Amino acid sequence: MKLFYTATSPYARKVRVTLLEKGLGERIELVPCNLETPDAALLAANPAGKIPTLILESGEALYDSPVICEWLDLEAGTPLLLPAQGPTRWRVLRGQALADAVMDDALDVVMELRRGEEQRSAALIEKRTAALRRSVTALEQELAAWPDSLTLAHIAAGCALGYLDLRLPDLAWRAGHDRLAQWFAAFAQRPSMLATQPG
Ligand SMILES: N[C@@H](CCC(=O)N[C@@H](CS)C(=O)NCC(=O)O)C(=O)O
Repeated sequence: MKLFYTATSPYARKVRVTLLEKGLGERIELVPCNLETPDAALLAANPAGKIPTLILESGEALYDSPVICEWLDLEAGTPLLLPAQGPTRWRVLRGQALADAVMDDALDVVMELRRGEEQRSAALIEKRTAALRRSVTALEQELAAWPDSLTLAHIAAGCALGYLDLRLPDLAWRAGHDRLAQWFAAFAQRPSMLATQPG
C-alpha cells in the first residue's frame, strides 16, 4: 500500500500514528508530496488533490483521514481504536470530529496568515481562532469521557494539539487547560507520536 502525505500535515499524522499503533508500518510505503504542484498519481487517486490519500493493495484509493483510519483499524483487527458499536463509538467519532475541527480552523488561520497583509482577513482569523479555542476547551471536557484504552479520538486530539504547537505556538493553548496539557505531555511521548514528529 502507498500513503501520500506531507510531514507537517496533522491529518496525515493521524493516519501515520494509526498505522504505527496498529502494527501496519511495514505494509505501507510513505510517499511524500509537494502540495504546491500535486503529482499526477495523487490527482488520479484523489481528485481533490489532498493528503492523506491511501492506495490499497487492490489499487483502490481511500481518503480522507477518518475513512483511512477506520479502514486501518479494521484491517489490523482488535483491539479496535473505534468501538464497533454502542454509545462509546459515537463519543469517539465525535471526539475525532472535534479534533479535526481544531485542525481545520488552525489550517485556515495558518493559510490566512501566509497571505499578504493587504489581502489578509482579520475577521476570518478572529472567527477561526475563537472557534478553535472553544474546541480545545471542549476537547479537555470530552477527554474524561473517552475510554482508557487508545482510540481514534485520542490520536486525533494528539495530532491537533501537536499542530497548534508547530504552527500557532503564540496561541498558547495550554493556558487554562491544565488537564489537557498534562494528558498531551504524556501522549506525545508515545513511540508513534515521537516517530511522526514534524520537522
Ligand atoms: N478532511 C481531510 C483534510 C485533508 C487536508 O485538508 N489536507 C491538506 C494538507 S494538511 C491538503 O491536502 N491540502 C492541499 C489542498 O487543499 O490543495 C482529512 O481529514 O483528510
